[in-house]
Amino acid sequence: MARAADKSTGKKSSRKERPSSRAHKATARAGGKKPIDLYYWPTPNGWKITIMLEECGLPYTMIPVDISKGDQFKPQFLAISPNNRMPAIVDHDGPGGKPISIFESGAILQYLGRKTGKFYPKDERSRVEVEQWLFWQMANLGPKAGEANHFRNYAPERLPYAIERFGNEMNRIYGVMNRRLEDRDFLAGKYSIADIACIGWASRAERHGHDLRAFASVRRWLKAVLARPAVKRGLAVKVEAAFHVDMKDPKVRALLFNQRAR
Ligand SMILES: N[C@@H](CCC(=O)N[C@@H](CS)C(=O)NCC(=O)O)C(=O)O
Repeated sequence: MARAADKSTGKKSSRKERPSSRAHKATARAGGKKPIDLYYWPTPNGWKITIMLEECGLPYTMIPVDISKGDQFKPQFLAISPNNRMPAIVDHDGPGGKPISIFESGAILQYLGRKTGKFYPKDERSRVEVEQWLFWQMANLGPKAGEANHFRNYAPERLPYAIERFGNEMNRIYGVMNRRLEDRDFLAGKYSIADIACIGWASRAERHGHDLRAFASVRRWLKAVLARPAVKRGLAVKVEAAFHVDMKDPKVRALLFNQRAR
């Protein structure tokens, strides 16, 4: 469902189809309206939104935000996402038919869920169930996995205390998730934006060094969500430049790590 806007060349490109036909189809699917702009880099936070857009069948234009080159600090992007983080979206057909921009992946998932009526129930009890687990992901699984990954893979010196602290915290978090999934298929009962928020991180757990062997219910859940065609498509939205980022490059590290107010 995505077409990709290559900002450096201004040309449109895509993974599978010829660009022009793909762009036309995306606009046609949007009923002549402009597809949603997705500001994206292929990471667990970015995948939340490609998965949701694919699940909802919403046409979108993928605009790469090369966070290794500093695109997240460009004024045009900060106007949409003042926290200098992707993902962000612009829905040209927002409330009242006017454009709206949204940053923070949890807020984007809620917006798209409300817009489409999918994966975000309206009934208050069911909605609260979803929101608890969505916010749990936003405050626990995502940030702590990020820190665990940082100290394990990117810190300039090996800091056993930090590695152990965040390693333990990830073990605790997957334990909580496992208990929740012991007697239900998905985090809030039915498949929802709460599950969508967790997929990218959980799919990378072993690669990030977190042992899921003790968490059979998490593994069963992961197998089920990864089998969904829309999840496969969402996780497959690639940006060629991301394959060439060298996290040892001092320029990349200076941009991404130890940021201070600008
Ligand atoms: N809470 C944010 C976190 C987003 C986030 O951390 N994005 C990272 C990539 S995964 C980013 O854009 N980093 C750019 C930077 O660190 O300057 C969300 O869920 O949207």
